[in-house]
Amino acid sequence: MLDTIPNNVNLSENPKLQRALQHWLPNFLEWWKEMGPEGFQDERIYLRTAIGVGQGGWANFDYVKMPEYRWGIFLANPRPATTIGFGDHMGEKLWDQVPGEHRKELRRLIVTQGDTEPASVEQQRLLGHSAPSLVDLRNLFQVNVEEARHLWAMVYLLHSYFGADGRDEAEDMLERRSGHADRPRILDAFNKPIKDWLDLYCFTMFTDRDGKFQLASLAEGSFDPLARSTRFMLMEEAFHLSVGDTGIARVVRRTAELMKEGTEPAKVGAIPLEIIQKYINEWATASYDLFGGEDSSNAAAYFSTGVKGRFEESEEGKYPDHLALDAAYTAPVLENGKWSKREIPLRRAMNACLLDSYIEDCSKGLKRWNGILEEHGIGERLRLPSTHCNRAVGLYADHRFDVEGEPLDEAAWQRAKDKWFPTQADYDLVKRSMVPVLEPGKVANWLAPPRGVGGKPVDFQYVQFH
Ligand code: BYC
Ligand code: FE
Ligand code: FE
Repeated sequence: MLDTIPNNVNLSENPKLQRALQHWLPNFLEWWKEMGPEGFQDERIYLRTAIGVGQGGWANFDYVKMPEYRWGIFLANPRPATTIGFGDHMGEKLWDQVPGEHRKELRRLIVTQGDTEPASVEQQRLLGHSAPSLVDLRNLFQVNVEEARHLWAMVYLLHSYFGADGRDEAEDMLERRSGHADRPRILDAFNKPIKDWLDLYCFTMFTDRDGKFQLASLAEGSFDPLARSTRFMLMEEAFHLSVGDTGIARVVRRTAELMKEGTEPAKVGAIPLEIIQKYINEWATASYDLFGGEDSSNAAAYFSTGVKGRFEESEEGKYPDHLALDAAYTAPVLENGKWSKREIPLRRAMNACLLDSYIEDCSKGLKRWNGILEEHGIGERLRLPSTHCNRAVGLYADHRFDVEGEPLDEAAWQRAKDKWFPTQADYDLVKRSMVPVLEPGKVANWLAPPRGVGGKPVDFQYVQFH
């Protein structure tokens, strides 16, 4: 089984890694069968498989049954720089082994990263039954197999660089379960249910986008095998983000079309703009928490050590100062009911810096969706909720804020929150739209058609049912 694993890490000449994988692989496959997409394990899906790191030729499209997917292990090509680009070890050679004194931090980062990947597969496992088109069904499975490959990428690192504890951590990744009362996934957003396809589009837009920024910050780091693994993962991540971004755009387009012709979207099984906004609020704010606290000693330690940089830290001219020792980050904080400014030493504010980069990226999506509303002559606009609102982590977690970021008391929040966040009635309404449409070229009534993928037309038979 091991000799069919696509890789560029010399697996065939690495008996230690082979032994570790020989043990882990059957457990992984068990997990996939139990927790992977329900009901579609025997179908042949037109999927992309990563096969190398070459420019333009890194992936291959073909029909494959998901349990037979060839999950691979890849490191992106070496970076131009051979030295660490920021923090206390700036200018020293990149690490190709784990220094003993940084082992704990690195292990924790890799485990946290790895844990999110199978978690997302678990969260999405029932969605195949209500796919709005065959392209969407195929895209869901593409995302699922690639998230599973991202788990492989982290397990490879644990097996290769962390000895016995690494092997234990790799097993634990298959033991935790999204939303489980006793052994949940590590980060909160990965324990939330993804109940319907609007959830999925919001998740891939906002939560996968946290993935993009976390992976990109690790891709700047001093531990070269981790940096090169995450760099390769980012190539797959781009597709996941496009599923979310274009998915929401399609929902907005359909809703806008109906509004333009004077039809109430809910009357014909489509989704009112207010509900789209509520879903955006829900998943955006849950994803803000994934950045951790704005003022974080962990973040400072990661930056000092050189394991996690800022977004595009190595981009020429983007950050004049890679030491971040004397600078500060100013954050507004609410103290005794009044706004004041807190100066956070920059290294401690790296989570806030990364969140800022993320917000900038999300805003581009909002702009595109609002362009669709404008195109249809609709006056309403979709908005990104404030980073203060609905937080469970960080500087704003102890107080209530509205979606614009203004403080309000508990009673006012309780009165207003159903205006901003989905209610059971909203979920029920969306659920009524979730009828499967599996005929090639057809699409459900609540969103605009998708585009073809993998060089195939939109009415291609992306899934062959047995
Ligand atoms: N939920 O110092 P703080 C992806 C804990 S997504 C629960 O403020 P730190 C994907 C924290 O552990 C990308 N607990 O934060 C997307 C700490 O605990 P201790 C995933 C949380 O540590 C879609 C305490 O609170 N990758 O790939 O600087 C589909 C104080 O934390 C949360 C990564 O996240 C939370 N949200 O930052 C598939 C990269 N936030 O020390 C895949 C690796 C914080 O008090 N992880 N806590 O026991 C990291 O870089 C950091 O761990 C975090 C947190 C950014 C997550
Ligand atoms: Fe991933
Ligand atoms: Fe992803």
